[in-house]
Amino acid sequence: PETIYLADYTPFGFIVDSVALTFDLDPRATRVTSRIAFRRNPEASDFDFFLHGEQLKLNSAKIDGAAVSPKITDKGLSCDVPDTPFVFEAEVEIDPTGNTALEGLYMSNGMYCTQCEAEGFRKITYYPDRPDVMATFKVTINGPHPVLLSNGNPVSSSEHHAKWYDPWPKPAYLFALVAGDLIAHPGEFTTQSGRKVDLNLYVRPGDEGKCAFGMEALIASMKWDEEVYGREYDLDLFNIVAVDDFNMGAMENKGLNIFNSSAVLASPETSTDMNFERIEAIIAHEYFHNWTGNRITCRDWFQLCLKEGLTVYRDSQFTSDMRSAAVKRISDVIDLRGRQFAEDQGPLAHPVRPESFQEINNFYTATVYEKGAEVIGMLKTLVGDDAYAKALDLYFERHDGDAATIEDWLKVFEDTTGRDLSQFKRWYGQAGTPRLSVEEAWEDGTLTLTFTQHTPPSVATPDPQPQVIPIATGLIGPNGNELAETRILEMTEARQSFVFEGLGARPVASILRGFSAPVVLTHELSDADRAHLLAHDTDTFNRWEAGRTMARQSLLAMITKDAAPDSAYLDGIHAVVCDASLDPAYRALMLGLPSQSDLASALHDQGQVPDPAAIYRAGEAMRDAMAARFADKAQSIYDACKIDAPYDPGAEQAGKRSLGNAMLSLITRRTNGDLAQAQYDAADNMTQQLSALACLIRAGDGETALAKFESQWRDDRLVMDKWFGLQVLEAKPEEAAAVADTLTKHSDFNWKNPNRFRAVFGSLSVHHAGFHHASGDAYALLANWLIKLDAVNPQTTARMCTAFQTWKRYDADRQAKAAAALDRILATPDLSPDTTEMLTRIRG
Ligand code: DPP
Ligand code: ZN
Repeated sequence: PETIYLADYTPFGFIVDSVALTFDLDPRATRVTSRIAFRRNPEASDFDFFLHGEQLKLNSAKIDGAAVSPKITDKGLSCDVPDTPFVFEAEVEIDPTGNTALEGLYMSNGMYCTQCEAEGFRKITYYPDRPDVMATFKVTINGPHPVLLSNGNPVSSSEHHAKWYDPWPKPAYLFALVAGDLIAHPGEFTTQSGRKVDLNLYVRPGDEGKCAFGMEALIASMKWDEEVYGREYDLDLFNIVAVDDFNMGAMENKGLNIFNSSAVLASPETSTDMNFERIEAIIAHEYFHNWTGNRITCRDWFQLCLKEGLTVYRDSQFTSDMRSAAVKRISDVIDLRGRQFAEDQGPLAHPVRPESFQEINNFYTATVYEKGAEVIGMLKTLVGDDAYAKALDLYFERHDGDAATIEDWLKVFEDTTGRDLSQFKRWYGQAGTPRLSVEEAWEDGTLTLTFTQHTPPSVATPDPQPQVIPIATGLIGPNGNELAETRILEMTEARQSFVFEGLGARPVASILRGFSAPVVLTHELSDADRAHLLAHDTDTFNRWEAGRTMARQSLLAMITKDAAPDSAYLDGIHAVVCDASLDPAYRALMLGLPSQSDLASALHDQGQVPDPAAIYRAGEAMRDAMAARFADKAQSIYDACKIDAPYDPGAEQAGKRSLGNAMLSLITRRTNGDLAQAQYDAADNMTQQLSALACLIRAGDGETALAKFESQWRDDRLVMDKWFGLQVLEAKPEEAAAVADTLTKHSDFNWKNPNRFRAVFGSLSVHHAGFHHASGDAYALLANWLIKLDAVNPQTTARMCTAFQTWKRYDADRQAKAAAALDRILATPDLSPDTTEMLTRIRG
């Protein structure tokens, strides 16, 4: 495969003035007729006419009405064209049914739908399929379906026929088409300037009852973006369509968002509280793309973080406003450490803005998205809220209609604040997670904090330079009082000191408040000082973090020194969790432990070889110790979490359920499955049902409940995904691969459906002790299935290869087994470029 470099960017030789497309739908032979007006781009120097096109059958091509015979390769079409403006026309034929890769135009349960980001449009017709080519699209759809949708506003429609026009110039990756027998759940929104917008959520018959929440979330997002960013919607219509077969979560096509049904359909009976929260966030995310992504798009795919980092940042602000900011921040950091830090520590490490790639689909990563959002959070911390708001206004004003770059983005901040952001820009260009350590010196009322930063070198960044790190720092006095306002220490050097003067007694420093930078912090504190932060820190993140650090240190000591669980930690979280004045959701988070994979990373960082079995055992022992420590209060907290009101997915009820279910888990561990069974039998919502089921499986009592669950939910694909996933997640390590293998033989294991495949194998790959079990069975099983899936769906296969990204951390025996699995996949004839690139990088 060919490697593409950021440094090689050149503009396309032509400007597209307009695009008209006609689709004559047919499941096996859809005809796509295009009429595209081109003229030379005054900013270009190369006028070779090349249009991307893959898996297309060209019936005819014309330039200004005269037939031409272009040169065709498997990548596209080239042809001689006039110097003056011209119209290129083509008729191609495509096979939506044969399109199992789910890129371009494909079928899902009899409905037609599209996915064009990043490079799917070239499977629909010949086109300059690159984000810096923006044009208005007119689309005509002919097909025997009640619903025929495309981007923009409807122009006309009659039976079996619809015309659409999108007045906003857009890149081809935002094109969308949907046709099928769908039902609309309607809604309405009036923008702040009085534009009435019709809203629809289109679903398959039978799913009508799962639309109300998504519609509310959409309306809330539209309102929020007006209030917080001053961004108004710009068409008469906004449609969302739910699709069962989809590689990603959702897609922000202009005016016609297409969603994985798991990311939009919700009902109390079938969706957990976490599902509701995720759906609300994804609806917001895709809607927010209308400005950050669509109105202002990316010049090239290296700039992906321009739209994704910013839009993730915006959706996290939205969730913080809709729910609890403290809980959202902690959840985001847990996710960042679990996915992005792991990526950064292994062979897939890459900068937020990569400099080269083979297959762009492989760069829709936690680094681009989540670290990309963290970088924006740091920028906001450094310049302040007011300057951030001004810079964003300038960004929208200056770049509306543009395909922009990270340089453009940083420039609006420089122009707003007068700051020089050249060092800050390293956050976009360097891979790796900085390690930050701090030493304290105390003398005569003066506390000096000396920080050292160091980023481990990686293949992507062999020689990392010091970055700008905003370190939010507070001081907690001996009585637990806050001594000063939180200060943002701006670290720019490799080693740098900051002084706090005029203090009375020695305070405890609360460092990296709110997780003000995506770094790994080492702050040596006495056990008493750490416990002091857990008891008193006014920063909700750092208070939680104190507990998390104590848990990590205790678990590491249990793993490496056979130590007993730290009683100071257990006492500390006991006090917080029993404090009824705190938010139940926050108390529930306090009960979480660092993931097994996080512990493996920590051990690897210390130069040790992590033993997955030992890590697993330590986690179990710690949970037992927690169950014992909470024996006095677990039942009363559980009872206090009972809700006497109709189900509501909002933060308040969800927090109570989350704390109650954490207690249920501890109670079940110490006693038996009776309480879980009672909750299972009484449950009227999926959160309560699924949590009880998980407890029953862990207690060894899951069989009856699993069978009951299956017969209750057999016809609901999204719920059955949970049934598949949970059995793998809750399996004993030595059984995880066998459980997954058995599930693949189930008649409902439709492996070509990405959600179902991920339910089994996504769960297996996050089951740390199961996936990395010494037998190597999970490696081999996943390899078998990746080989099979690659032939039908390269994008999902390549994504799932990340399960192997940490393989070099483990012992020689495991490494040999993982390498054998990787080599077996790599040796598969006709392996896709997507999977080849991922595995080559992972194999190293
Ligand atoms: N649909 C994906 C997202 O919204 C890619 N743009 O992040
Ligand atoms: Zn996005």
